[in-house]
Parts: sequence; C-alpha cells; structure tokens
Amino acid sequence: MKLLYADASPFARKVRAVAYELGLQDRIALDFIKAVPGAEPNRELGAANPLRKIPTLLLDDGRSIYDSTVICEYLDGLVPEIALIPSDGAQRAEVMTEHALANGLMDAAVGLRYETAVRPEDARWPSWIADHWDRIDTGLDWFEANSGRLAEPINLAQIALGCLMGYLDFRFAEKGWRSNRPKIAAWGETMLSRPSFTETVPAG
Ligand SMILES: N[C@@H](CCC(=O)N[C@@H](CS)C(=O)NCC(=O)O)C(=O)O
Repeated sequence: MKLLYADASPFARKVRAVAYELGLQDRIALDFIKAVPGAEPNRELGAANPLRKIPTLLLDDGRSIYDSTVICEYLDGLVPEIALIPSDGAQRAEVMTEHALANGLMDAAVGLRYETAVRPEDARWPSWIADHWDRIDTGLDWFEANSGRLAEPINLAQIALGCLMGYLDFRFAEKGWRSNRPKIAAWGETMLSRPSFTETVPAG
C-alpha cells in the first residue's frame, strides 16, 4: 500500500497514527504530495482521487481509498485483534460522532490555515475566520466537559482529537488552546507522547 500524504496534514497524520496503533506502519509506503487549493492542480493526485485531497491510499491492485475516515476504517478492518472503531451499534455511533466532531474541528482549522495563509490578503473574510475559531473553541470546550469519554480504550475519535491538538500546536500555537482546558490539556500530553504521535510529528 502507498499513502499519498503530507506531514503537515492532520488528516494524513490521523491515518498514519492509526497505522502505528494497528502495527501496520511498515506495510504502508509514504509518498509526499503537495496539495494546496487554488494552486496549479496536482494531476497525479487527481488521477487517484478526483477531489485532489490527501490522504489518499493506493492499494497494491491499483484501487484508491479516500477520505481519511474511510482509510482508517479500512486499516482497522485489517487487524481483527484491535478495534479502533467499535463494531457494536450504539458504541460505534458514540465513537464515530466524537470522531466527526474532532474531524470537523480539523476541517475548520485547515480551512483557517487556507483562509489566513493561502487566500490573498485583500480577499479574506474576518467574520468567517471569527466564526470558525468560535466553532473550534466550542468543540474543544465540549471535549473538556466530556473528558471522561477520553478514559475509554484508545479509539479513532481520540486519535483524531490528538491530531487536532497537534495541528493547533503546529499552525496556531499562539492561540493557546490549553488555556482553561486543564483536563484535555493533560490528556493531550499523554496522547501526543504515544509512538503513533511522536513518529508522525509534522516537520514544519
Ligand atoms: N475530508 C478529507 C479532508 C482532507 C483534506 O482536507 N486534506 C487537505 C490537506 S490537510 C487537502 O488535501 N487539501 C487540498 C485541497 O483542498 O485542495 C479527509 O478526511 O481526508
């Protein structure tokens, strides 16, 4: 298998962290891809994924799998002894909803990066920026208020939350997401020190 990725992408990091947690990291070759909206289209990426987004996983038989959540589900299914996504209906819905929240906050954070570093300065939209920071704050507050959920055995939602924290540290350290959130700040210290995270730190 080959993963089209960039180390700065929190979605690609989620897939890589999942691979580490499942012990599959050595079965996945990495191929660095530049994917920036509004830039010259990357046709190589587009041939594998018409959305031209990373991560995209290329299987040995030539098929592609995307997006990051589908790739994680696929990898999780390769290792029956470990379940990062519970199979039971109610538990699964709970974990996947928490994952949807953490993943949606990553979407907001990546969107903020594009809006503030890629979009031409005279075309930026301050109220969109404020609204998306408010969503991130509200979402992090939800995890702080429900931090008991993070004591569960490691799952896909927790990995996505770790990737969000790592991305905020990487791109928006000045925002200080840990302020007034001592519970998830402490949890994040432990999470980000797992090998699945220390081996996938963005280079910068
Ligand atoms: N829903 C997608 C989001 C992936 C995504 O937004 N990736 C970004 C990099 S972090 C990307 O490829 N951006 C290029 C673009 O939007 O043109 C997933 O979960 O894989």
